[in-house]
Amino acid sequence: MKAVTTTLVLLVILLITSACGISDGIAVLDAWARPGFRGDNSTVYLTINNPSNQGDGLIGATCDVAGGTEIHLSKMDAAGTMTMERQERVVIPAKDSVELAPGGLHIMLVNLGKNLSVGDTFPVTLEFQRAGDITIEVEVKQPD
Ligand SMILES: [Cu+2]
Repeated sequence: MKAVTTTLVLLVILLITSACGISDGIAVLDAWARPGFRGDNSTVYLTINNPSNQGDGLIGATCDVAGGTEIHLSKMDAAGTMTMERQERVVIPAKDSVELAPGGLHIMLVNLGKNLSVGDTFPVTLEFQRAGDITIEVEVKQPD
């Protein structure tokens, strides 16, 4: 009888939490950065997963290993040259994921305050319109 009661209580808790969407948060996966020297720039790549049924937007990033942290989109211009365009907002659609990857979206670390070597890790805080601030640990890796 006790087991039945416990199961019922757990079921109710499960129903309440899933209805509130507590488990529906933004998840940031596979964050890595290119190695770089103090005074140079580096880039951070990652995947943002949005399992909720409401869209969100990435509107900024901060970290203390660089003088500036900007969201960029790499693009080929008409002359065939790669250029980077600063992004005010990256849309993260509901029930979808967005990849920041080489050749496309990335977080630019401008004017590194220290060397970033393979194996180093450092925190980056991402600012989302709905989810608020999410701080992740980024690992420095050699690109494939
Ligand atoms: Cu850039």
